[in-house]
Amino acid sequence: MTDKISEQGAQQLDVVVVGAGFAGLYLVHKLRSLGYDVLGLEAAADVGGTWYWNRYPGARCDVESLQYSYSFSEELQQEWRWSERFAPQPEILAYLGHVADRFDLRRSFLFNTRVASARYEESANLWSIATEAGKCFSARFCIMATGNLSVGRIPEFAGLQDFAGEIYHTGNWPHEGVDFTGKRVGVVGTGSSAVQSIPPIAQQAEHLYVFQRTPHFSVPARNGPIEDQYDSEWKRNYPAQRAKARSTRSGVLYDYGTKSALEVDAGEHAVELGRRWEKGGTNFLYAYNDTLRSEASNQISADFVRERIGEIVIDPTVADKLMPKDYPIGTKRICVDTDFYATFNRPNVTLVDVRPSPITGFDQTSLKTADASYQLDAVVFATGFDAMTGALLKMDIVGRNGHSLRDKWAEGPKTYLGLAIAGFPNMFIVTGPGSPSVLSNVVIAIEQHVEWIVDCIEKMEHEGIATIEAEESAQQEWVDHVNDVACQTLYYQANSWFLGANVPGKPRIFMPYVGGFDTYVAKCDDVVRNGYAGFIKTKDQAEAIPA
Ligand code: N01
Repeated sequence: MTDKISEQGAQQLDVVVVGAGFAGLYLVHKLRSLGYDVLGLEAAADVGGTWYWNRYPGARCDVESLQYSYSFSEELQQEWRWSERFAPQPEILAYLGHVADRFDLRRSFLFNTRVASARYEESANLWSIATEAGKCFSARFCIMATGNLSVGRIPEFAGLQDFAGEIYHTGNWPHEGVDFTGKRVGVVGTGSSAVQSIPPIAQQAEHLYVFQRTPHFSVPARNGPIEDQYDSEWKRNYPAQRAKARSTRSGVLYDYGTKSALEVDAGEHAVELGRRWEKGGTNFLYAYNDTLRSEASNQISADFVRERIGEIVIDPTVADKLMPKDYPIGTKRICVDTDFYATFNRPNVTLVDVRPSPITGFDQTSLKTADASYQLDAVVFATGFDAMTGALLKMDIVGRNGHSLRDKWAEGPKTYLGLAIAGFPNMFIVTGPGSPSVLSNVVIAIEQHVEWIVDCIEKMEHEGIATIEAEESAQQEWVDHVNDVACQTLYYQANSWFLGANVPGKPRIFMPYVGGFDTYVAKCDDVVRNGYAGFIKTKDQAEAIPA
């Protein structure tokens, strides 16, 4: 790392990368091996990103580990042995630790370092990055690898500060773990984090109350050990399998159905959906090619899951409450579970439907709803994240002409390809809003972004380009396209975090790109082939750029 210091006393670098998760690690590795002076800044004490913070019981990935892993190094993918089909959080964190060791990445990061601001200094064509502790860095390029689900949120409940019990958020779990033995525990929420954590918490707690506002659809993981034969089959064909995955619409090798559910009869639905339910995982959602576009088709898969809930959950009233009825399956992120529904058959678990009787707040001992009070020793907020924009807007990011990102995105995020923002030269974001990101295999999406960004920086170096910046018009066209493709689906029918609906006051914009990972990659490649179409490039930063 450099010891160059700017006139203002800031350490000078070629590139500052914010974040040490999957994206930050790969960026630092790639840029450093090309000879760039790169520094990573990370708020946590070590690498891992989302897998550093989300240590709640039951946390694991829901894309198969053999696919939810880096493909950029054949040696790495050959040497790492995943133990389970869906690896648990400690194993994914160990994997990222291994990557950091293997490529000696930690020496290029500053940990326990939270970025407060990033400001584009127009006259010098440099980004000035300041940390909360007051350290300053300056760099030609600033890359935000800050993740889409990294700013957890606890709703503002009256009296929470008076609650004397333990308070946790799944996204910021204590490193030493939590022992719920003998405790009355409340879990608020029933999204992916809740669905994974509820079964193990129920096994420990004296009593578990689950406060559900909206039931989520969940399919069984059918998790288990990875047999040697399966592992070696994958590893024998790894490069070909990865290439195949990259050419799919989600970046995952699912078994993509090619027909509409409406083209086949009920008998076939039962066989096909049953087969997928038994196989486990989100492959269930890909049985038909129009599940997320046709209400009638969607209802067939949704009914199938509702029927399974009815079979698993013994008490019909509880089963009925657990059945999602007011939005199409898949339009809120589908959950993948191990024994989630069966957990409600335990005598120490109570489902509290807070839709008719919302949570009104807390007092010293209890969580209170409009019509009851629940004495708790601990409460777990599985209440999600300020998704996709939260981490970026938490920082004070200021671009050209002193315009802040907060102002620019006041009505919702606008990006070009989810990679760049008009008015923010030489700044890139990884898997930002407007890219497939959370709707795809995010590790593969990250690799594609990192490679695109690094390739762009390399070309700028070779061609003597001083700045690159998204054109306002190209950005608007992309934003409109992202919105148009989302409008052709059923996604708008659910109050999901994809739309920002979980954060009061957040603009309702469908943030991820649903047009397909394969289509998206082709678009990114086209942009490059056409000389970075939609970007303004300047050889000299003094060249006029529209304000
Ligand atoms: O958060 P969520 P999450 N009163 O936003 C409820 C990824 N992930 O952390 O639906 C009562 O999905 C809220 O209710 P409602 C994955 O992409 C992946 O679970 O808004 N309840 C909901 O039930 C996932 O989608 C894995 O009505 C309130 C819950 O809290 C994303 O992260 C594992 C409330 C929030 O669910 C986020 O998942 C974990 C209130 N005031 C996470 N406010 C894998 O498997 C909110 N809720 C890889």
